Amino acid sequence: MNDLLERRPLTVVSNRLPISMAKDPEKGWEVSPSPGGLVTALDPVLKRQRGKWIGWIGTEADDEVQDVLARASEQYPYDLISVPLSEEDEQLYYRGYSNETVWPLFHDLIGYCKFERDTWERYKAINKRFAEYTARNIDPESIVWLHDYQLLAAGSYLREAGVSNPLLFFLHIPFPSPDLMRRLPQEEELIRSLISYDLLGFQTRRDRDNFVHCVCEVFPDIGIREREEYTTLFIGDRRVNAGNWPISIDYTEFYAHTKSKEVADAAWLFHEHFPNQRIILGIDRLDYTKGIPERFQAFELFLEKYPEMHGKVILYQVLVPSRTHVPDYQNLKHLIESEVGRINGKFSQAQWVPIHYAYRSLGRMDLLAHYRAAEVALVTPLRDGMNLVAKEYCTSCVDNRGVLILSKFAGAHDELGEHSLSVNPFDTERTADAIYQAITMPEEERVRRISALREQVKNNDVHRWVERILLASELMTD
Ligand code: GDG
Repeated sequence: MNDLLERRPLTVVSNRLPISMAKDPEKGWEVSPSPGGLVTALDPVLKRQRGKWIGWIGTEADDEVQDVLARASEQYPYDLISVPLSEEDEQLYYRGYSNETVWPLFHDLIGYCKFERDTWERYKAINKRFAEYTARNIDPESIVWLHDYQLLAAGSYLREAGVSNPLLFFLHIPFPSPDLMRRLPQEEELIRSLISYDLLGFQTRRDRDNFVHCVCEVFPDIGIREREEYTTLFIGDRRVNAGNWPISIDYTEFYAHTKSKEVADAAWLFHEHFPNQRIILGIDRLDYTKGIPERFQAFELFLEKYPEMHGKVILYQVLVPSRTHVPDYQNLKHLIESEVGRINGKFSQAQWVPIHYAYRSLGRMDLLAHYRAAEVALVTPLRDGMNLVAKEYCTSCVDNRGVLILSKFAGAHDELGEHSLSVNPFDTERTADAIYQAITMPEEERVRRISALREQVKNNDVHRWVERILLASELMTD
C-alpha cells in the first residue's frame, strides 16, 4: 500500500456495521460478523487501516445495545459507530425503498419494483441521518467512503452538512441504463446526490457508462473527459470522477485456508456423503436476482437430455436466508422448495436424490469445504453487481479440478468469462448443455481453465481493489 494512503485515515459508511447483534433468551446479547459481500471485501482492508466504520447495528439501539456494541468495538482495530434505526425506519427505508425499489430496478427487474412516496420520504430522512452522524464523527483529513444502494441520497446531505472531505462512493450492485433509470420518479434527485461525491466506483465498465449516460440525461450540457481509468464529468464548478474497479476477495487468506488440512478433511467428509457422485454446487443468498428457479430448470433439462448422468451427479444448493420479511423473498422460497420437491420426485432413485438443498448459512470452514469438494460451480444470476462466490470458488479449487459455469450477467463475467463456461441463465437449453460439458470436460482442459481463473483472481484481489480506488482518489484531490 502506498505511503500516502497508509497515513490517511479512512471512514467507511455503509448501511450495516460489519457486526450484527441478536438476543438469545438464555445467553443474552450475542455479537457476530455480518454476512454478505461488502463485509467480506472490506473487513481485511479496515483491519490494516486506521479509521472508523459508521452504520446500523441491525436492531433498535437502546442503552443496553449501545453497551454491548461499545464492548464489541474494543475488540476491533477500528471504531464502530452506530446509526440508530427504529422498526419503522427499517420497514420503510431498508425493506421498502432500498430493497423494493432500488434493488430490483438496478438489477433490471422492474416487475418487482414498488414506487411509493412514504418509503422514498423515509429513505431521504435516513440518508440525512447517516450524513449527520458521518459529519459529526469524521476527522478533517480523513477520506470518507460510502457504500451501496441504501445511501444513494446521502451525498447531497453530506455537502449540506458542510463536509468538505474527499467523498468516495462505491456501488456494489449494477447501475441501470438510462431507459430504466428514467422510470424512477426520483431519478433527478438521486443523480444530483451522486454528483456530490468526488469519486464514484462501479463494478464494471457498463455500470460506469450507464452512470455517465444517466448524468447526461439530467445535465445535458456537461463536459466529459474519458481516461482509461476513469471518466471525469465537469458539471458547473464540480468535477466528478467515475471509474470501474471490480471488487474481489482476500486471495492469499482464502487460498491458504482452503488448502489447510482441516478444510481438506472436511471436504473429503462432505464428499463421502455422496459416494461415486460428482457434486455441482450453488451457493447464494436467497434472492430473485440469483436465478435459482432458472438454474433448477436447466439442471432438470440436463437430467432429461443426459439420462446416463442419473445416479452420477448431484446439485447441492445452499441458500442463505436473506430479507426474510419481504413478501417477494418469502414467495421465492416457496417456489424454490416446491421445485426441489418436484424435480426430486421426478428423478430420484433408491440410492440417489438429484438436488440437495440447504436453507441456512454455512460456517466458514464448511463453506470452503463445499467449494473444495465441488467439481462444478453453477453461478448463474440473472443480474449481479460482481458475485464474490464465483471468485471464491476459483480460488478454492486448490486441486485444479473445478469448472466454473458463469452467467454473462454477473459483473464477474468481465474478468472470468473467458475461462469459465459462459451462459445466459435465461437460455435453459444451453445452460443444461454447459452442465454436461463441465461434467465431461477432459482433465487437461479443466486444469488449464481453472488455473487461468485462479491467476486472474490472484492478480486482482481485494487489496488491489482498495488501492486502485484510494489511489485514484489521491490523484484527484492533490
Ligand atoms: C453484493 C452484490 C457483489 C455466502 N453463503 C455463505 C457465505 N456467503 C458469502 C460468500 C460471499 C458473500 O457471502 C456473497 O457475496 P456475493 O458477491 O455473491 O453476493 P451479495 O451478498 O449479493 O453481495 C454482489 C457484492 O455485494 C460485493 O460487492 O459482488 O454483486 O449483490 O463472500 O462467501 N458465507 C458463509 N456461509 C455461507 O453459507 N460463511
